[in-house]
Order: sequence, then C-alpha cells, then structure tokens
Amino acid sequence: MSKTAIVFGITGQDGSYLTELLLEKDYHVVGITRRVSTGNTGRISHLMDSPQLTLVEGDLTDYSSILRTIEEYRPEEVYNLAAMSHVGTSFDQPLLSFDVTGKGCLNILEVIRDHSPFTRFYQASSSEMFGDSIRGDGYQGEDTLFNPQSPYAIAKVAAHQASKLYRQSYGIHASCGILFNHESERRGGRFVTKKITKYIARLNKHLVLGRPIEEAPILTLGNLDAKRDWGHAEDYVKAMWLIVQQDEPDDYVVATGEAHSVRDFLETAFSKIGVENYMDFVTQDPKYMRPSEVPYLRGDYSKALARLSWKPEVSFDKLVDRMVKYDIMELGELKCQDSI
Ligand code: NAP
Ligand code: F7E
Repeated sequence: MSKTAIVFGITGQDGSYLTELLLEKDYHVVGITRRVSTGNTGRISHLMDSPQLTLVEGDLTDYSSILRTIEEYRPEEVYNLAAMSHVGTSFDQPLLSFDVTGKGCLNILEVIRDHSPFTRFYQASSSEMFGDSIRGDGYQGEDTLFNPQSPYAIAKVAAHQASKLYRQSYGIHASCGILFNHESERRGGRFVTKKITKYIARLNKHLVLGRPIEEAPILTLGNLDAKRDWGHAEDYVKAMWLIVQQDEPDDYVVATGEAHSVRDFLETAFSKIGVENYMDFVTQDPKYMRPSEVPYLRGDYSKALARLSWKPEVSFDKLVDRMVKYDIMELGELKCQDSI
C-alpha cells in the first residue's frame, strides 16, 4: 500500500521537487496551499493531474486546519517546508516570521504529539541558524553552535530545538535537515542567485539584439562578499526523504562542502554569456544590505554521506549554468551562447 505524506510548503521551490520525488515513489501526497487572491501553484502545475496528489487549503499559523488535515489523512510522514523564507524580509516582518517559521512548526508538532504520534516528521532547518559561528576547520557541522543573525534564523532555531525536544521528550520520530543554500531553476526571484540569473537573461537579450552597451540594464545588489555553500534543490530533497526513512530520527547537515562568494556567482553567471567585466553592469545599494549579515557558510555533510549515502551531484558551475540557461529560455526568442 502506498504511503501518505503531507507537505507543508508544497508550492515553494523545495515543495515542488519533493512532491515530484514522492509521487515517483508512489506516495499519496497531500499538499497544503494557502488561499491567496492570485495563483501560487505555478511550480506544481505540471503535477496537478496526478491522481496521487491532493491539495488542501490551510496555513501553518492555523492550528485547526493542521489538526483537521492530519486527522483526516493520517499520514505516515509530514514534511514541514513552509516558512517565510526570505532572510532580508524577516528584518522588516519579524513577528510574522516568528509566527510562521517558528511557532508554525510547534503547531504541527503539537498535533502529531496529541493526535498522530506514529507520524514521522521532517523539519526544514537552515544553515542560517549557525550565523557567524564557524568550526576551527572552516566548516559548520551538526555540532557547531547556533548563533542566529536574523529574525528568520531565530525562528528556525526555535523550530529546530522544538523538533529535537519533541523527539527526546515524547518519542516522536522528528528529524531536521540542516540545509545549506540550495537553488534551482524554480528559485524565488528575490534570492540573490535568481536575481542574478534573471538579470543575465535580460542582459543577454539586450546584447544579442545588438542594442548599445551604454543602454544595458544595471543589476543592483547588496553585499557581494558574503560566501554561501550553494547546491541544487533537486539533490537536497533526496536527502530530506532519506532522513525520514532512517529507523532513528536525527539531524543532518546537507551541503556541498564548497563556499563561493556572491562575486564568484556573478563572475560565473556573466561568463555564461561571454561577459568578463561584470562589475561594469553591477551597482550596490544599501537597501539590499542587512542589519546583520552571515558572512560565511560551508557545510560538512560527512554524516549524511556516512549514514544516508547522500552526496551532492550538481556542481556550482552546473548549478549556475542550469539557472542561466533556464532564464534565457524563459525570456524567449533567443539562441543561447554556445557555452550554455
Ligand atoms: P520557498 O520557495 O520560499 O517556499 C516556502 C513555502 O512556504 C511556500 O510554499 C509558501 O507558500 C509556504 N508558506 C509561507 N507561509 C506559509 C504559511 N503561513 N502557511 C503555509 N505555508 C506557507 O522556500 P524553499 O526555498 O522551498 O525552502 C523550503 C524550506 O526550507 C523553508 O522552510 C526554508 O526556510 C527552508 N530552507 C531553505 C533553504 C534554501 O536555500 N532554499 C535552505 C535551508 C532551509 P506560498 O507559495 O503561498 O508563498
Ligand atoms: O542571500 C547577499 C545576501 O537572500 C544570499 C534562504 O533560502 O538560504 C537563503 O538565505 C547572500 C546574502 O539567501 C543581494 O546579503 C547581496 O549574504 O539569496 P539570499 P540567504 O540569505 O543566504 C538560507 C540557507 C535559508 O534558509 C533561507 O531561507 O547574498 N546579497 N545582494 C543579496 N541577497 C538578496 N536576496 N538580494 C540582493 O540583492
């Protein structure tokens, strides 16, 4: 008999890839969507006809809709991927961020504890929880101290610690994937990687159409020196599933083990359309700087490798290549440069 999994955050980047994976594995997937006045199901539109997919309206801040859905579907597995996931925005909306990203996780845990204790739970924890904390060898691992630097990260630490507490205190099969940055063709447009690759597509169009270089669009960013450990979301949802399949619940770092700066990302993305002097097209604006920054993230995924046999497949260069190529195609009508 096929298993049932509830996915909170199904309309997001990770939710869409995870749902593809679960459907391939013959799960019945129940996806929680928010009622919004404009569509939010674009990332899963290609899956909507699947008889194995059910969408239910609900919200992570609404305990009653979580309770009703879990009671009705009695899922073997619940994946909590829902969050107000933009770090910059969390400085402007700290209370909402905490209600959704922090307390929302507790809402699910409470329902599982009281009404569905056999259900396995996955929490989408984040490398942002480490903040500026780095191990002596230059990596962050499962035992690196958390030192959150944003309201988002504080909420994620609360959710992470709550998941751990419910595992230890009530025997719930609750696990956390401490995922480092992961991107994709489906990444939201306000994260720095997608902002860059969408811009590259516009610039490429400008250049291919032979328009004057002085009239080329400009890309406005914040801090270019921050380093991130960037992987591909398709790889990372495989780790989520593997984590939940383990006999014992536990927490795992999921990362590539490589750190690249925003400048590195820019250089690589511009190179895909044959532009070397990328700083001619980039400007910085303090409005994109954060009151507190996380300078350096690089994950040690050796536990995931040893216990889950998981490792990343998509390299940094391939990730950038795929995102640039996708955005150029999305913009339409153009032939790509040979290199992409
Ligand atoms: P995303 O694309 O921003 O997706 C977030 C999802 O949460 C969307 O489906 C969104 O729904 C939903 N959501 C937001 N508020 C909600 C609420 N109040 N009730 C129910 N659903 C709500 O994020 P992602 O990149 O896929 O990330 C998935 C999870 O992993 C998030 O928890 C994120 O914080 C965490 N994470 C991400 C990364 C990364 O690099 N991508 C790294 C570590 C951890 P709408 O579509 O309606 O907005
Ligand atoms: O910023 C810098 C910015 O917003 C990356 C989320 O998925 O990963 C993500 O959080 C870096 C930061 O991702 C701009 O200051 C410069 O140093 O793409 P981002 P993030 O903050 O690392 C973690 C692991 C999560 O859990 C989150 O949910 O890029 N940066 N200029 C900029 N960032 C943005 N967004 N926009 C800029 O113009």
